[in-house]
Amino acid sequence: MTPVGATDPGSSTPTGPAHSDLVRAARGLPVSRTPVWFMRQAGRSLPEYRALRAGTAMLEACQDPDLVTEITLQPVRRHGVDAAILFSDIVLPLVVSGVDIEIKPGIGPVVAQPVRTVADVDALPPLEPQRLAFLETAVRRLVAELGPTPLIGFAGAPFTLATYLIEGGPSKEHARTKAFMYAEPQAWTRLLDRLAVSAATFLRAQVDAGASVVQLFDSWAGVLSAADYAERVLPHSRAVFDGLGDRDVPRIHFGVGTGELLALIGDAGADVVGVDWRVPLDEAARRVGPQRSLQGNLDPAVLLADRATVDREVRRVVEQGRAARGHVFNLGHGVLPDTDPGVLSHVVELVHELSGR
Ligand code: 1CP
Repeated sequence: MTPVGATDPGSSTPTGPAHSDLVRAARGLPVSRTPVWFMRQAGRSLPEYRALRAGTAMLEACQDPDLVTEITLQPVRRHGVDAAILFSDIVLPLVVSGVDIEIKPGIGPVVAQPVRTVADVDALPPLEPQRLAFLETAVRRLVAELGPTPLIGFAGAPFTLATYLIEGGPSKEHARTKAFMYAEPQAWTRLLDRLAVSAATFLRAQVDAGASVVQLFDSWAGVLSAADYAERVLPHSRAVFDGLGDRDVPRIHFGVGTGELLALIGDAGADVVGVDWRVPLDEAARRVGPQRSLQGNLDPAVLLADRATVDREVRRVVEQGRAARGHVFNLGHGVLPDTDPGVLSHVVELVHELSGR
């Protein structure tokens, strides 16, 4: 079987995922061209995804190795992106542990019994690694199919997962979460400790089965002040990365609205700091310093604009990304469902053309 990511077999350069442009950019090594992938590249923007998912609930699909494999490969085949990201969800480790969560279409994760007390925290079941056999099967198959194209494994960071558990679902202000953090500092620490252990277990399973890179999503950390983030959240995110031990995979760490937190997010243990569209990459490079690479940061809404605007913004991001130690081109957040998939393929081509040597 020819791997979907196969490159010129006559080439003398090493071609395994460990030598990919994504891994090299993440480590600040020279690349053949800027690697590009998109958060939420698998999903509702693709008709082939909608067809495969029809009739299967999101969290069921995430536990079916055949569906996970096929959905993960779809955007790699279609767009020629430089990485696959495992089709899963940040709440999956909780679901596998036995927490009653559903992903409601058009809403997101909804928790049947939100965490509101110390007793609720203590009642959370741990994640047993042996329950992740489906995940290991999917990752092994994917790695075989992908050939030289790296697979990104991921998990939700303790803070972002805590927001769903405490709020009971998606939220804008995260007021209950903050109230719990301030009012119940010991229960907060215990909750985030537990979530860190489960995120690390989830990541280790993916890396041990062959994922070449990991991304820790702390999507909602941007609602916190730098002081609260540093004191009450960062140590737990660091614990997730520490839980990877000496596994030699680059670590990407991303959140939305984290302009004021970028240096701290790097300090949590990232090789690559993900940046949303609010801070230009040259400024972000100044904030994170020369020890880390950057990922980002085209505004996903730009992809809904005319082609000239898309091209101008892609050029700007590629240009400003040159200020970073290494640059992984991505959006500032996930692909919007209305995005024309043809535009995504065009962006991949343009980034490669602009950055190729
Ligand atoms: O039925 C559907 O198609 C549901 C939509 C959907 C999809 C495709 C959800 C519900 N999750 C996913 C997959 C998913 N989730 C991936 C797939 C890999 C890829 O990127 O292609 C990833 C990486 C995630 C991670 C995830 N889930 C995050 C972090 C990334 C981010 O967007 O910030 C978060 C916050 C979630 C929670 C979640 N799951 C789904 C939704 C709609 C949400 C967000 C809800 C909210 O606004 O709080």
